Amino acid sequence: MSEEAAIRAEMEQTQQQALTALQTVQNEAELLAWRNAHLGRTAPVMLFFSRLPQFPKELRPQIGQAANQVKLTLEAAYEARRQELQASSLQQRLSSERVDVTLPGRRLPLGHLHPSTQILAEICAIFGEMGFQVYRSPEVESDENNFELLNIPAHHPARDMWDTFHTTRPGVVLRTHTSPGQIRAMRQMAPNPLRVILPGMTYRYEQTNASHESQFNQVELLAIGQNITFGDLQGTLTDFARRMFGAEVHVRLRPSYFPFTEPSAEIDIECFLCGGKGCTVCKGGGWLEIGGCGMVHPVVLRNGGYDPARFTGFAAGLGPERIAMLKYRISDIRYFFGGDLRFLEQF
Ligand code: FA5
Repeated sequence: MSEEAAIRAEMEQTQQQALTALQTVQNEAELLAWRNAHLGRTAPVMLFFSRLPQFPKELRPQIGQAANQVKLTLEAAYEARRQELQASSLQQRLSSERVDVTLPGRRLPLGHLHPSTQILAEICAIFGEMGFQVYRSPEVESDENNFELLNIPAHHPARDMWDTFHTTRPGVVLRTHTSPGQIRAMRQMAPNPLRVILPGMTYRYEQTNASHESQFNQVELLAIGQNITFGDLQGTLTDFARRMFGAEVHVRLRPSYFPFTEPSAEIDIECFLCGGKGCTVCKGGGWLEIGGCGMVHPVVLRNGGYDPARFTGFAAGLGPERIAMLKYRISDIRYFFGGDLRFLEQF
């Protein structure tokens, strides 16, 4: 046998052995081992290339080509087997896995309303049932509406009660309470009777602490008509407190001072946690403050377009965050606008 025939026979045998071994490969690990053994750097087919210099010069091209052909054949066989294995493992997975159409769907994360928005909606719903309409008024207000027309002229000492954020425009402030909305509502409705609530954000330039924020909501209450009395105010607030906190709760109006109401009072509710006996929430006093109120001052009635000789009215300003704090036992008002999801997601 010539030298060339002998080497070709050897190649043929190498190829045959590799292909036979490939038929026994059953998984990815075996396939990898086969590739290392038959196509790796020290595989028999690769050794033909390193032996080339040993052959006579004129034979080298043919032997080189033949070795290359064996290598290509093995590579193609390897690729074919790899695809076969992949297809069969996919087949196995498909036949072993079943879609359980009875499984419950995955829950999509849903946003929800901010606790302040929720309590505002609750307060509005209660007063809505009593016949109060929602009236919106702006958060950026004139000094005139926020103070002057509410009987608080410039340099009046009562201005100290509301630390104010002033804007760069003279005479324009961020409203310190919802009471300026009283003037807007009255001027729109006078001389007709009115019963409105004004919910919304208010701003005060003050040091924050557990019960004071520099931005917080208020809900203003305003009723104007003929023969409206302090008793109507007390009845309305008592009814509200019972609907909000429970049928047993008592309301106390404690004398106070606001320039835009006369007489004026702070609204306290009996602590619904201890029934008025005194606990940590009411700090032992048995009562919790939720807002201010009073009979609309004749000067304010006149500024709103009503004749104080014919009309009377009551007004109140409630603090929804404070109400939510009592209702849900929230210890610090700063949680509301702190943006901490661990707090917000509880509501
Ligand atoms: C007023 O703002 C009056 N405009 C209320 C009023 C309206 C009186 C109509 C008479 C007639 P006062 O400053 O007390 O009053 O605020 C009312 C309520 O807002 C407080 O009882 C409290 O619940 C809430 N509040 C006041 N300041 C803050 C604050 N810094 N942070 C959170 N809530 C506050």
